[in-house]
Amino acid sequence: MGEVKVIGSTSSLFCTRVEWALKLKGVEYEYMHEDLRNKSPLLLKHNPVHKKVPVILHGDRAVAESLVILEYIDDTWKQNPLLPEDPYERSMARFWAKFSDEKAISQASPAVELGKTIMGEVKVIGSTSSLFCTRVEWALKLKGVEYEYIHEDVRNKSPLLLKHNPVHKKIPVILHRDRAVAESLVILEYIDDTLKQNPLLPEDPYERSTARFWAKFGDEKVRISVLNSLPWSEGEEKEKAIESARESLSFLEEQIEGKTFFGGEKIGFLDLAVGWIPLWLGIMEQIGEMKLLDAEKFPSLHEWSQNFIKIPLIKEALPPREELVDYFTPSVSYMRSLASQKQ
Ligand SMILES: N[C@@H](CCC(=O)N[C@@H](CS)C(=O)NCC(=O)O)C(=O)O
Repeated sequence: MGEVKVIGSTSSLFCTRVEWALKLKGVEYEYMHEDLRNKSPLLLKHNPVHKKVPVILHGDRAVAESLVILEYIDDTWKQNPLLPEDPYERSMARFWAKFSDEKAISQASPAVELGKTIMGEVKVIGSTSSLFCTRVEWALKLKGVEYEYIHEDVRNKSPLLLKHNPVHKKIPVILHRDRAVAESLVILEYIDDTLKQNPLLPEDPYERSTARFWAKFGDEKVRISVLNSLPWSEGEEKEKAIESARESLSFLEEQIEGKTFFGGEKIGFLDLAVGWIPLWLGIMEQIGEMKLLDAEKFPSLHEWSQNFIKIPLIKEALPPREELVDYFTPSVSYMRSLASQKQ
């Protein structure tokens, strides 16, 4: 009957249940990632009524509404039945599935409500070129939270930023229910505590502390050691800085060895914290004329880096490479001119 395509978003629980059904039936499908902030003509064409994901395309037909899709899948592929045979039991399964969507989800905790917030309830004060802001966007997307982005020019800070982050005067800041939270790693934890679905931190206290430890290490050691190698174009200072950056990367290599993500099978807190490596580190390598994340020296970190950046939800929040090059180039030239004056 033709191939199966799923128009969906990995952060949507409604899409995930469709994926589960297809996998249980052993049906292969192509996943077409939808950016819900900027809906595609394909989605609007195939679900003009609700304009929502998931939609499955089977041959030349489209089916929308996840529970309807599950029944379609069950009717079409008979192996591993999802609904029982007995009509009463079938009706009970349908009754409770509907109940769970209409009552349990929508009337659940404020945490779930956060995931469904309309634009405007969660605001991010940020700048697309900031790696600290991007990690916050990733966390919100993973949780399925819609948010309004308030672009900040850090070279000319707004009264809004200064009001909500008077201590550091830095981005990102998130505004949620008239309250402000600053410092990106603190924001990730706030998001994780507020919205329980798709947890970022593991449950186990020791594993949580380990993720926090390495996230802090990533910001304070890895990132700083990379920045320290930028002011020098060559010479002993540069060699020393590169060596120190490689040493800190080797700790991360040990953390990712044998795993798909730092969080295990799923993206977790530490993946978001060091998620700047695939793009930002590459740009610093380019502008700084150096190679740090060598595939031979750091095979696991290198592989993670390549895979992480290809995940649609991660990719869609990344700034264009050129924007970052333009942003960092003048700062590096400036650092270099200061360093050469000192020499
Ligand atoms: N530790 C902070 C660092 C944030 C940060 O450095 N933000 C930069 C943008 S990438 C900023 O706001 N810079 C403005 C400034 O330093 O005045 C966090 O994790 O949020």
